Amino acid sequence: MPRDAADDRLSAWAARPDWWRRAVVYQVYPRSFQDSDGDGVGDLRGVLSRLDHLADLGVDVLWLSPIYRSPHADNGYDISDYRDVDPLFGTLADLDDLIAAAHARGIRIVMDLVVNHTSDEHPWFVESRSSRDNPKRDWYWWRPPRPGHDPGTPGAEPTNWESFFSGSVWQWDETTGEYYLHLFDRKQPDLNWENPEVRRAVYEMMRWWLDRGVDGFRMDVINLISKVVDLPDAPAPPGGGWADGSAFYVGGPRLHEFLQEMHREVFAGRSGLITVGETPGVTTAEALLFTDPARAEVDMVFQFDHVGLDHGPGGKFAPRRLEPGELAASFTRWQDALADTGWNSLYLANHDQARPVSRFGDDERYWRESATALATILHLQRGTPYVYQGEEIGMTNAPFADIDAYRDVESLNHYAEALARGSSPDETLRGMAAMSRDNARTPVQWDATAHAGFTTGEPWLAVNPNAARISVAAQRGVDGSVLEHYRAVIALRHDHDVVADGTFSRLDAGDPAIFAYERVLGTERLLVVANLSSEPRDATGDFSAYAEAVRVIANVDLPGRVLDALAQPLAPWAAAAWLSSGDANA
Ligand code: TEU
Repeated sequence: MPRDAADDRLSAWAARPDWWRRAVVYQVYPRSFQDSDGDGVGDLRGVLSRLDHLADLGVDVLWLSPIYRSPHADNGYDISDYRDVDPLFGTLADLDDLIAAAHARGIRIVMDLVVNHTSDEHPWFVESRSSRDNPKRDWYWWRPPRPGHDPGTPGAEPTNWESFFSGSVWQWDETTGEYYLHLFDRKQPDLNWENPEVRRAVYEMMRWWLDRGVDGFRMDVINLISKVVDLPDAPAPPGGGWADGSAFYVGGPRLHEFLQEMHREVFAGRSGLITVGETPGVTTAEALLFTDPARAEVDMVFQFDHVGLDHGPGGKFAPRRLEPGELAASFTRWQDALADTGWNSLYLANHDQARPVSRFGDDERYWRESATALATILHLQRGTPYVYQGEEIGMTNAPFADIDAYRDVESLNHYAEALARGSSPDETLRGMAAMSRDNARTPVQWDATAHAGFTTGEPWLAVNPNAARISVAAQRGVDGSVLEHYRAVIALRHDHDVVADGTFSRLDAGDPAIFAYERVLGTERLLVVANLSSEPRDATGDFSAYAEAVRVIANVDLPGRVLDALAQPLAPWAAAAWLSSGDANA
């Protein structure tokens, strides 16, 4: 009996080293996903209890944000023991159960690798800070006070760089009379990757996790690990204050060397894995180098072009609304740049970014339409799509009323610094309401019961009151719901190789608010058209090549034939795709 063509197709994909081109990744931020023991914080057994939700959605990989031992200064991105699970989230045995249960469903597990820095409570740092001649002193970046300044006083910091989390990147340490470097919070000292002992210890830990059954890593700010070792001052900003030191630590001189060494030491000889580097500030040229399979560095990277578009001149917390077409232009730039040997991670949401339907869509007048339009144009591009927990049901930004509602260190530090600079609480809170990372960290809205079914206790961060309207339970099995649309668009990647393997070409549809592109693989052609605005818009252009194409997805009521559908103005946030295929599995 000849094997079914679909089976052959799937087994061919399973054997491919780049299987992740056909995969969809789901990110779980454990503390906000599902609580199983009533302490108000999500945990691993809670994730285990919701695996069928992920399987039903059709995702292939589960990326777990950090679950390691941590003092939680940055919600776990400050690790104090890389080889143990924090009791807040459970135990190593719980993690082993989760890995087994995920694998039983054909879902791979990716761990969050945070090795640009550790917690200041990690034994490595405790030793390093104990004395200047401790064997681990050089595992971190220590520098004496700037000459001519009293140690520990303003101006004595070794460089003028600003931290991602406000203030200086240097923390004075009285015990040994030196400063240590922390690009993020002062409780997150940067590891010194120049030291081969550090690199060896990281690679050994990574192998330990792979041997335990995990299937890869999301590598936190991995493009910051190589610094310009002289650690020079950056040009002083005209208005004074801290300077942007990123030229001396983003994409540093030995970064590719370190990544290739990591690949040799950790991944060589293993198969079926996936690696994604989080690379803030990465350029398209750099991303091409990171993701070129011939260089054996990482499979893909998270770039920050589109999630920086709305940062106003005053920075992230002074955002602006995007002009029609800006988001599509950014995506097109990256699709074109990585078209041949590169590979894109496709995302709009994660635990650091405000909710996309609120930020890039229209969560008031066109909540469902804009959430599903954004999903359509994202998932059908060339690259590996990432779904962040709650994105699949269109969770929105939260109505934070005052500073007491916030938990995120980045937001709290920003608030303190802004008020110290003379900004008003109201003005500062307005920017935070739009852009705080806490918007993405409110508990997942499973149903309309107390605390949205997330916990039987008091949630660590308030549940969005709109859980009464927006929840998994309210959308599961409901035609046209955001959840069912995500399930359908994910299935398109699995069912049609043109989505995973096809080329990408932007199409001119006249109006910049219309994002139109086509994907081509042999005889398979996919046309995607979306009105990414809250007004009706005309799509112009020659779509006759798709006259006989079959519509495979739409988020609003549209004529089935593309020429009929585009003969009339596209409704606000209307999005659809048509497939013209010579492939039997159409
Ligand atoms: O984020 C790095 C990073 O670039 C973010 O800090 C981003 O710039 C900022 O949040 C946007 O406002 C990674 C993790 O994803 C983040 O959660 C951690 O706080 C950070 O690294 C430090 O580990």
